[in-house]
Amino acid sequence: MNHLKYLLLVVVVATTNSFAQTPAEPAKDTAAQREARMQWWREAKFGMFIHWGLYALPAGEWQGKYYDGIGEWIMFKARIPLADYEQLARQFNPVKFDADAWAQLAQDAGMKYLIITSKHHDGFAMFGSKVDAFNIVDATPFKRDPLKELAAACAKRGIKFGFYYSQAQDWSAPGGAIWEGRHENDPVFADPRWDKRQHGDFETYFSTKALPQVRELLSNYGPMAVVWFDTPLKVMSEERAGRLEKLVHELQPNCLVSGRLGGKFQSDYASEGDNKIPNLARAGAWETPATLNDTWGFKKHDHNWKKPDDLVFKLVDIVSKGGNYLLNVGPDGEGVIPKPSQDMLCKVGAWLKVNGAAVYGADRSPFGAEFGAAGTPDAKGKSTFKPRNDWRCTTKPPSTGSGQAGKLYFFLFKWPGEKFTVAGLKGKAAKAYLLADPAHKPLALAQDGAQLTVTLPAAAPDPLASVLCVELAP
Ligand code: H79
Repeated sequence: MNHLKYLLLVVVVATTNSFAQTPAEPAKDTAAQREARMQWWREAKFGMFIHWGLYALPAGEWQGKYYDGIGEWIMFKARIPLADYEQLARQFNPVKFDADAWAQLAQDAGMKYLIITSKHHDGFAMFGSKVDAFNIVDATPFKRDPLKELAAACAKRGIKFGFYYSQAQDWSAPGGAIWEGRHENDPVFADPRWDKRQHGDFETYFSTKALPQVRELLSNYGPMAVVWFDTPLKVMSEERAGRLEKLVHELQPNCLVSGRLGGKFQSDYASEGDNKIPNLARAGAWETPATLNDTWGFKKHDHNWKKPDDLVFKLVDIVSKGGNYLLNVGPDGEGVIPKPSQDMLCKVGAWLKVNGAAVYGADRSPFGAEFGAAGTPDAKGKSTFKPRNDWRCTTKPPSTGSGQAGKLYFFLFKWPGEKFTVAGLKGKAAKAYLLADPAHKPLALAQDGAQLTVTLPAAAPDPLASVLCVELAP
């Protein structure tokens, strides 16, 4: 039966893709294998994203002009010729780079995995690559391989390590894809290229640069936890996505593939849009990649930092909806993670030290009304959503065999005064306490059917968010 299914898929791929060379076969791993390799990820909830590349040098500014928006796109936005962009490599010497300091920051922030750009759309490899000389070891005075150093620093701390790889776009390899605009009236649509050296054939780029570099990354850096692909433009056909996914899992069966591969290969988990958080809880494994300010790659003029209370809210909001939060830092051209980023992440980490039991390994909310409700349609008649941000909830199942019942964790962002009331409770509340109270002193409870009221102290014990744990009777 299974063979038949594979056969059918191969036939479909072969007939719909005229340029198919070797028909893509679906990964042969079973649902149980997939679930097993996902386990650490489901518990981790919070990861560090790092966008670091040559774009950290111009830091948003090119030839006296400051470019709005995301800084790692500066080569595209300023239409920088390859020869000029290559000059940046000659200047790239981030002597303050300290892999241990970065990994330690991730740990202090309570982040369980770390994913760094190995090659962004600009095509520059931040690792030593034999495949293409436009890389940090061969083309810069720095000559070190930061991915090697980071892999070791993460391994030392038990932080899972993975890399971002832009598989379709490459603005410096002949034939690499380039963003073509959102619609046909977009000026870049007709010809997105700005340098003769970008002309070429995508299949050649894909098979002589993208695939071999991904092979290098999965062969030379120890166990990889995740490969994070991005911007699957039209050229990332199902057939090509299949070749990439197959390569990853052949080399490292336990490595996760994130959701932006291309075609139908959503693989191990889904990726939300950049900085997008769904309105309601969602089943299945998904992740929101997000920024601390308004850029991924370092920009010297972007000081629009989120506040620690907002970060804690977003982390909890995402986890209570069933997702993971992949939060970005953009180190500068010297190799330093901006001080405001460091400070904010440490505050989130301090909060997690007290309240992490309600986050790591917790499941999404069994309620739902706390997320908000449909608002009035906007001027164009499009439906809207009016969020509510008073509280969120996560759950932990009963720990089997211990006789202990499951737990509900209520994150109180707006202190409700002396009573917290929740409707729709399934089960019987046995005990309630605040995680901020090391003694876990029981709070008074009153339950009337599905409605529970807990008596709280007059003031919130934690200014960021106080967590109320309600243990259910077995
Ligand atoms: O790596 C980060 C981004 O660079 C990448 N995804 C995250 C994780 C990303 N690639 N593409 N996009 C995000 C969306 C593209 C937005 C665009 Fe534009 C709008 C491209 C062209 C118009 C913004 C404005 C970038 C250039 C101009």
